[in-house]
Amino acid sequence: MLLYDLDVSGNCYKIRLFAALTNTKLDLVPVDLAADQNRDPDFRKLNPFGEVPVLIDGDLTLRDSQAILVYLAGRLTDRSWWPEDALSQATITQWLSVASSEVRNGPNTARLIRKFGYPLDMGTAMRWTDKLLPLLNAHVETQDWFALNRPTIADCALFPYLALAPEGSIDLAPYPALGRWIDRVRKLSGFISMPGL
Ligand SMILES: N[C@@H](CCC(=O)N[C@@H](CS)C(=O)NCC(=O)O)C(=O)O
Repeated sequence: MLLYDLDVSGNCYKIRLFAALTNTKLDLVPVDLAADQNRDPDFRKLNPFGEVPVLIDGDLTLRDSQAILVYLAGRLTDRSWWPEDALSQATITQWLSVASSEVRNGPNTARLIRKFGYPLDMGTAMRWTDKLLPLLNAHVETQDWFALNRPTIADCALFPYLALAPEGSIDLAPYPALGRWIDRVRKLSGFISMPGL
């Protein structure tokens, strides 16, 4: 399988992390966003949204980090990361949605502004962040993992931009349970890091 990838992208790192944790073999194809390679017509055929990550598996072309996590985890013999029953899937999907919405609008956007100079609104990003982080902290105060009391793709989807939050000038010190969850993810067998972590 091929992953169209960018090393500093937290969305791409979600996939690289999951692959490392589950011994899933991926060949990386770097896409240079700074050089506008994502605007290339050939890349737009793979993903009309012009975004990484994109996964290629034979005839399949799949965009969106959450969708790719679901696909990769669903192919494994070990279904602990994405079980087959509807209730487990729904429980995990609640957190995949948080990753693609609240985390995207909050800590991810703050990092885009502070680290990469995107012309986005820091006040709005911080309002999302200030609402989100207390909720996440409270959730992992009473359980080690976001869903099903074990590591799942929910943790892989949430981890990158929460762990990278300091790159967006977000202080995680007021959220000690979240900090302990970040440490737990870092200790998972096979864990890999990324630039900025
Ligand atoms: N919903 C998508 C978002 C992907 C996304 O935003 N990718 C960024 C890199 S992290 C990108 O390719 N941006 C292209 C651009 O800024 O032009 C996902 O979860 O994969």
